[in-house]
Amino acid sequence: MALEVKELKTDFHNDWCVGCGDFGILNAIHMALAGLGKQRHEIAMFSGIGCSGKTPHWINTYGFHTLHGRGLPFAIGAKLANPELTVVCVGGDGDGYGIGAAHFLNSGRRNVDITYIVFDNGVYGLTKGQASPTLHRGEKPKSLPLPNINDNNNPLAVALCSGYTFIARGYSYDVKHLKDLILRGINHKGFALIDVLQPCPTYNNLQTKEWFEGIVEDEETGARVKGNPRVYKLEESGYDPVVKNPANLEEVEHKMSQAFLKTQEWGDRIPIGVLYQIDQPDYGARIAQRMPSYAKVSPAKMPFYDLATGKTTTDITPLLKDFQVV
Ligand SMILES: Cc1ncc(C[n+]2csc(CCOP(=O)(O)OP(=O)(O)O)c2C)c(N)n1
Ligand code: SF4
Ligand SMILES: [Mg+2]
Repeated sequence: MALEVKELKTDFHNDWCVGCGDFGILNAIHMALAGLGKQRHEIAMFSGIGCSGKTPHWINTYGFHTLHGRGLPFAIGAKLANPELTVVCVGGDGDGYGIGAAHFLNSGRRNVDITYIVFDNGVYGLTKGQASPTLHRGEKPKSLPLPNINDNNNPLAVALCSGYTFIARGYSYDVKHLKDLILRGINHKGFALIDVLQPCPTYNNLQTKEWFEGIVEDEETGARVKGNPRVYKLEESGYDPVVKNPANLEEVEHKMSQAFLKTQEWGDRIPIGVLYQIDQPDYGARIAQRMPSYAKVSPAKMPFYDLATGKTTTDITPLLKDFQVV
């Protein structure tokens, strides 16, 4: 039986600020996991450090709150040990694109079958609003004494150039759209990156809900009215991100080029949705091809002692044979 959203919630105290975009992402994850049709023990959440890093505490599955920037290596290790697990890693823009940048970059080369959701708010929320790698040069959110001296990086463009096979952007206040993106990412056989625009109302007064959605105050009445939203959905503009034939290099080049152009859009128009998707052998399949014993039984499923005698049954001879170079 599929899980219900309420079964995926926990009772632990939530200390995110009122109005934080993180709540929308948490709701979307709850809804997506319920939509998977799996049980709790079949799902594992991993995170780094930050406001975003607390997320696994409020999801009633296996959960691992790891080290700053290190959610990905933990998540990848778990997936390789137990390929049947649904593995989702979450973290902040500082966590993933700053201190964890080497893991972010190199994960594209491996195409491990996990989903990585980045809470992108332009600041280090937990440590009081320092500029994160996605804050643009010259911007001065209220938490900074002076405008940001650094340029921003562009995680979606980095992902595209690093071999990522599913690249998407969501918006935390469009929960249903984000839920669908997360489900698509989890069902993609390979590494799925979902960068989520996530307003931090406490420290970032620039990239706010009002800014993303074009909400303005009517000069006469003072009422909040919708102007021109910046965020728009790619799928509604007829954009097709999916490479139909990965062997067709012309098609791959075309789909990558159009995705790259989308990664450059920012300011008045900000695309959300899937930018790029391609089928490529995932890392589990590559290992199984090289190590036939891994294909038969994954490390998590290996019996390592006899219940009756308590004696070890571990025999690593087949594994060593796989490694033998002849
Ligand atoms: C090794 C290490 N360096 C620095 C810190 C301090 N620190 C904790 S969270 C954080 C930044 C978090 O920012 P981000 O990843 O954007 O997450 P957010 O809080 O915005 O969700 C920093 C620098 C730490 N915990 N560990
Ligand atoms: S500091 Fe920002 S990101 Fe952190 S909980 Fe508060 S509003 Fe959310
Ligand atoms: Mg952040």
